[in-house]
Amino acid sequence: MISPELNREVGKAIAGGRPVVALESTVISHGLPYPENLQTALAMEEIIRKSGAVPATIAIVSGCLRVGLEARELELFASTEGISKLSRNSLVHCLVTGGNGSLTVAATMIVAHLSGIQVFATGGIGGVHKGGSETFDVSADLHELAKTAVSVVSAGAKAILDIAMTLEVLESLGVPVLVFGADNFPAFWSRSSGIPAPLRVDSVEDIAIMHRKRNTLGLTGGQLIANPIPERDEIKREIIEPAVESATRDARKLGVRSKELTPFLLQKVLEATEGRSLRANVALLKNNAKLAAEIAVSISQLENPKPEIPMGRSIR
Ligand code: PSU
Ligand code: MN
Repeated sequence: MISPELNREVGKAIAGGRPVVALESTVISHGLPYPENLQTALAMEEIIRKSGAVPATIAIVSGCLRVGLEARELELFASTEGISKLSRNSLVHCLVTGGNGSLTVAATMIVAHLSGIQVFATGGIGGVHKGGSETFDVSADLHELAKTAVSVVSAGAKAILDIAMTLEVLESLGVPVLVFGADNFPAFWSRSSGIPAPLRVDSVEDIAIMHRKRNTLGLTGGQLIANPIPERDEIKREIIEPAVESATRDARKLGVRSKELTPFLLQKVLEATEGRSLRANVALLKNNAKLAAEIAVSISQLENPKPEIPMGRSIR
């Protein structure tokens, strides 16, 4: 049995039933450039603490499964090239052979659940790539959402993916897709993908209640909460789409595929939008950290209701 190593702060919070939010390490090692990746990772942790929860960034450090990285470990993941990107299929290989590995959404969900963490904040989830009906490039993230009871907050899915097909697969797998406060499913850098929200929720408490109710009904799997990027930070679809199309063409020409494809497309879009997509990416990650912390706080309040003070008696 592989047991995760929880840092002191995370271990104490979980033991005390206090809210914890899991954070992904692949977004640090593969999703954003240095030093913005480190600054954003630290900023997300800060936001989660300010909102009353404890952050836990999850990764494999020298063959150990670590829940709650220290600042110098975040620095290592942010500044080192060539860290392996691990999903459900490759997690255990890295634990056995050693070395450092960053965890995708799927792998982070597995370890969060194993550690007793119910809420996870990320940027964008993996999905069905364009042409996925032929290449079968469907992220393991979607299947994990169907299996593992963690509520995942994302800004939807990137326009580098086939968003309509991604939503079809999530529906087939029985994953609730809850769009927070909007009528359309968000497309990461843009507030709307143009596709209607499968389900809409307007309150944090409702998300927390739904999370718990699914567990009590014995429904396996988690929920995907799609949180649109704040208006002031969004990049309109008309601007992003040409960049995505050109990145997709480049990937086909160069034969980039499999797990290299997502990081490749992200980097190309970043170059094409001259850093604007980076600013948007950072903003939505912080926005998701805040919502995830609020959900975690709400779940923990439902689990540990404040004892009612009996009427007519004073407490000393
Ligand atoms: N989407 C992003 N940024 C990311 C990723 C996805 O906008 O960094 C990362 C996440 O770790 C996600 C993974 O879980 O890529 C999906 O990769 P794949 O498509 O190979 O499953
Ligand atoms: Mn893939």
